[in-house]
Amino acid sequence: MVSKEEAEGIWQTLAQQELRDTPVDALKRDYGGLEVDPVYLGDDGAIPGVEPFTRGVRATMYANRPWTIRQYAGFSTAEESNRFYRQALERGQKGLSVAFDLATHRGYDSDHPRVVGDVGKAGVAIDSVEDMKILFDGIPLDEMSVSMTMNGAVIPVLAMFIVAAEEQGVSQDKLSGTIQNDILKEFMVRNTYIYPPEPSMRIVGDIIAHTAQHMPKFNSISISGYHMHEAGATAVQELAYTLADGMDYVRAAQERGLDIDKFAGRLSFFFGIGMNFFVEIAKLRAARTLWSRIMTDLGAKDPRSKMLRTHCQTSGVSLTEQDPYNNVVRTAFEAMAAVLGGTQSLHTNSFDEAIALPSETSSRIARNTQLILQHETRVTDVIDPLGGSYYIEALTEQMVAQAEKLIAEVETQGGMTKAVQSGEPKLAIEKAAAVRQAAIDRGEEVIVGVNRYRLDAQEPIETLEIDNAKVRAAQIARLEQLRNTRDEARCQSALSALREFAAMDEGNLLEAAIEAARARASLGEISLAMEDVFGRYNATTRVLSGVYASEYADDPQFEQARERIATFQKAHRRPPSIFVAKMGQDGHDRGAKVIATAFADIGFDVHMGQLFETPHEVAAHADELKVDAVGVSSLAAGHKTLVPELIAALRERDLDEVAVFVGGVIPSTDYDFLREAGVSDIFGPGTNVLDAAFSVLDRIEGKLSN
Ligand code: 2CP
Repeated sequence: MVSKEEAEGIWQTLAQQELRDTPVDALKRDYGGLEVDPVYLGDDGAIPGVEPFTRGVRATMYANRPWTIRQYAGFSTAEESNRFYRQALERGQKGLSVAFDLATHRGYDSDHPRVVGDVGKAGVAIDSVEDMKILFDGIPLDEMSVSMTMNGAVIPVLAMFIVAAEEQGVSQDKLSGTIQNDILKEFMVRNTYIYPPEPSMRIVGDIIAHTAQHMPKFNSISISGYHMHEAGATAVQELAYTLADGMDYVRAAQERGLDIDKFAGRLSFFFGIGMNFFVEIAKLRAARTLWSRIMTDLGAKDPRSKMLRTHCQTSGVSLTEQDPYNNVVRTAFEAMAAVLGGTQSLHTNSFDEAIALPSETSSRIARNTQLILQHETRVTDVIDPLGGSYYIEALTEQMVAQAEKLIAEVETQGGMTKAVQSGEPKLAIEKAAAVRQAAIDRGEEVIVGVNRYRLDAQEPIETLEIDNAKVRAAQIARLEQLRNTRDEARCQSALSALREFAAMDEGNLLEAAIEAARARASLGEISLAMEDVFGRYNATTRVLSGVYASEYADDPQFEQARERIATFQKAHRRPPSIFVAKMGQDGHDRGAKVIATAFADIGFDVHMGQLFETPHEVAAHADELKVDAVGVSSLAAGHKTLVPELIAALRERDLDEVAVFVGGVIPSTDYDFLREAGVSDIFGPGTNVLDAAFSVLDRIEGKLSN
């Protein structure tokens, strides 16, 4: 271990390299007579910018360059999103982060019958390179770093981005940014996969190979724990599974002959930051420490290959529908934790995200939260200010040790690709989610404004609404124009070449797709060319049992619910039954799983549908299974289109007696609309699961006694 004096010398040298012509002393601060150094070093030999990077990946960190304020956004059409991006950049945002709609994620053009409720919701609809060009109109792609959250349809989206830049006069070697391209976590929690795991891993490898060779400034992947966090993973699970995913990607790239030091410097990460302030800080420090060790073991020599550079996002599930302005405070604390943990880039959530898509006002407050942190709080002046804190260091060490153990378990299963197929990590996360939900419902974990200090009445807040039908019509018109004006023979031959690459298991799929994008093939066509060979993946849905019941042992309210079910059973010679449905391309299934698990433990006969069903398919299941109720879980704003369609489909089958419930992110201003459409009750975020169960029972009994 180096002495404190040696550490000082090493840090000075590194800091000077990063600062170039600026003297290191220029980083010193004077707070009205209080002298503040840019870094404080201890006797432990830990130096910012030096392996294993526990104290940060840069010697100078934010003292030289603050983290990137990178707000994730995308609204309905490319035109709307472009307007929003330009305004955000004028008002202090530093990098772009594109949110695509769910139809795009799942590789469907906007005119596909399965995506009627999804087009333009929860992100921008991109059908072709023409849309992509509008999205970045007036934004110089050689200067602006662009992150794109895309995993399923990653090949057409990246191809279209490259071609849009090319037609803007920017060659691919000048592009900087990040593509999420992290398919393993999709199979585990996020669910926007298209193809089965094996060809999906080939796609990841093709992108890493292409970017390593042609796009030196572009991060080929964003290995993401965020969605595990949101699905209810513990901090150690999020940390361990994310790094284990990373190991599999590195090995996949190595297996195709790539030199680790040629691509590893452009692997990046993404973590969620929740309310357990110090744990979240320690999580980022532990992640860097572990990744550096892992990469050394995998053969990396270049220190840049061993740096865990990460984006962070404040936690969506920590936001509440009740008393929503509290979310501004929550997000500010979470952002502070991300920064004290040493993130490279940050998204702060808007306070209304548990209710609706963010409005212009809430987006501004979210962005300003970061601007205030950067400009007013002085947290950027000192590098890793919590380094050396007894508590933080102890927590960091503990998390390193526990995550190492969990990673070793995954490794004994043959790595994450295999573990994902066994479904075990997913179930472990779902179990953690159910345990946490029970702790909240029982009031053991306090959520201000939800299970304590609740308001008697809440004023509605202004929310954003997307006219989904209008967006879809505009997209369809543009698609028609594309198909009528392109050179059809060139387009079809590019698609055939892509299909052949897929079938032959050789050639780079991204390179073939770039040619197809140039020839104006649509996103759906490029996806379908690969689907013709790879097939579309259908996950089997499994529901846990017993977790909720064990957390609720001896709870009087839980017992009361069980007794009511027993009485129902006596009267009807069967338990009440419910079909839990996910419709459209919305793959967020944490809420649906928690409800299914809890209701089954209470005694309901629970049937869990597959993901991505249409309203007609759900009605057919309800008919076949003869259920009393259908519970729809919706988190991606498709409820106003999909729920009325479901009720109409039930009526067509003379199933008026089936009660329909909706849960998830539903603006209160939509409650009346849904009730008028025939919905029996609506459960927003923060609903106590037992309260929901009583309401469902009341309605079912009411319907049966009519
Ligand atoms: C940074 N630089 C410095 C210093 N700090 N140079 C000198 N001194 C310093 N102190 C340099 C870096 O080396 C880099 O240059 C450049 O400045 C930019 O810094 P960076 O740290 O690389 O920041 P970045 O460009 O913002 O990149 C950050 C990440 C990247 C994390 C590496 O992958 C990223 O932006 N990820 C964002 C992912 C994202 O937005 N995801 C959205 C998720 P060089 O490049 O030349 O080295 S959406 C979530 C939703 C919920 C979803 O997924 O569903």
